[in-house]
Amino acid sequence: MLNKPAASQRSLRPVSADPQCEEAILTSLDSLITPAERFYIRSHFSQVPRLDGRTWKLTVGGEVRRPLTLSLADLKTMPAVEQAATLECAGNSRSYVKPPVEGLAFLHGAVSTGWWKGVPLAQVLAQAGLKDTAKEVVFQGADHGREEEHGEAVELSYERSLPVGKAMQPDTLLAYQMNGEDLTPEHGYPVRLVTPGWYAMASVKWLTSIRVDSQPFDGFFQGRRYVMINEGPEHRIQREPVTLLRVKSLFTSPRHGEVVQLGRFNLHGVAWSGAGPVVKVEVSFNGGRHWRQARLVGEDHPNAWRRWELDWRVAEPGHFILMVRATDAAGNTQPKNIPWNFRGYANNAIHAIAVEVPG
Ligand SMILES: Nc1nc2c(c(=O)[nH]1)N[C@H]1C(S)=C(S)[C@@H](COP(=O)(O)O)O[C@H]1N2
Ligand SMILES: [Mo]
Repeated sequence: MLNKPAASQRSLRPVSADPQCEEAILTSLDSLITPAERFYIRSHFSQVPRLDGRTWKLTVGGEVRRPLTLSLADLKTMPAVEQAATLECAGNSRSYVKPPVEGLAFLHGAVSTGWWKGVPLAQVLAQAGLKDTAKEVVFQGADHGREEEHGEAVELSYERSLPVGKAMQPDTLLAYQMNGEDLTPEHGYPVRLVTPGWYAMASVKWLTSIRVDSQPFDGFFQGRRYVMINEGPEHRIQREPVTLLRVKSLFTSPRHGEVVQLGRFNLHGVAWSGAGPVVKVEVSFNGGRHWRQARLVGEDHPNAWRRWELDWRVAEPGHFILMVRATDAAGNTQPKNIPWNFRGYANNAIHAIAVEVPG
């Protein structure tokens, strides 16, 4: 008989084989930093670029006074920053959007937190010298392939932009390490952008070029993807770019469907927001009629999720629906359902799980 690993040892759930996309199992997200083997993967094209760190070059051009070509060794001689930052895919929790939407069917596991080391992008842009005309910074990855645009196949590479203001924030990094090691090929070796506080489509992997532009950028992954296509008043379509992470929380224990014994149970999970620190996490045991405040625990890092816990005195048998919701310092809280948008982006609806307590 084949010696298959037990279900509990499998650390990622396959979502798509080609391109390679795998999501985290919620019970394995129970720490500030997510180990690489449990960190979700979202790539758009078939081939994961296999770049050689010894020959890799990053070019910086466009609206700059001194165009640059940097090697990995050049970057590593510059002053580095280390920080925890949570990445969440804009398509996370898409499977729960109603009515159903197009796109990879992620459950809740397209989110993870890394410990990133790299050079602030602002330092590199300062070295290149931004011209007064600089507005947008466009990042290109080494990966490319086909996408369908207006019904026709087009050949594209992965490109995204940031407004100069976001690009110049000191925590926007050209990262070359995750969790104390070189980036793995799947996560963008040798260098990726880490754009804290934004959905992770903005954290471009396998970076090869940075181009400063005087115009807003309108590439495929900027203008056709990662825009909220909403139905506005009087059926007018409204488009707005996906940017800041919406406030969100998840249970990491118990898992949905778990059988919990009478006695005490330590409920726990994670909560984050791109609009400010999480200030409150609450749990409901009765479908949202009453809420009990959980404790925020563990380390508090400005760009990472916060862990939370709550002791549950399990006093009676039954079938329970547990819900968790977070509130951030800007006063945002999680809705019961999000307004539908065409690709089901940014679903931060309250996480609900079913738990059985046998008699
Ligand atoms: N070059 C490149 N960068 C990319 C992508 C990609 O397909 N190609 N996917 C983006 C998306 S949509 C997400 S959610 C994150 C995923 O990062 P991870 O695979 O390290 O978790 O990378 C982003 N950066
Ligand atoms: Mo994503």
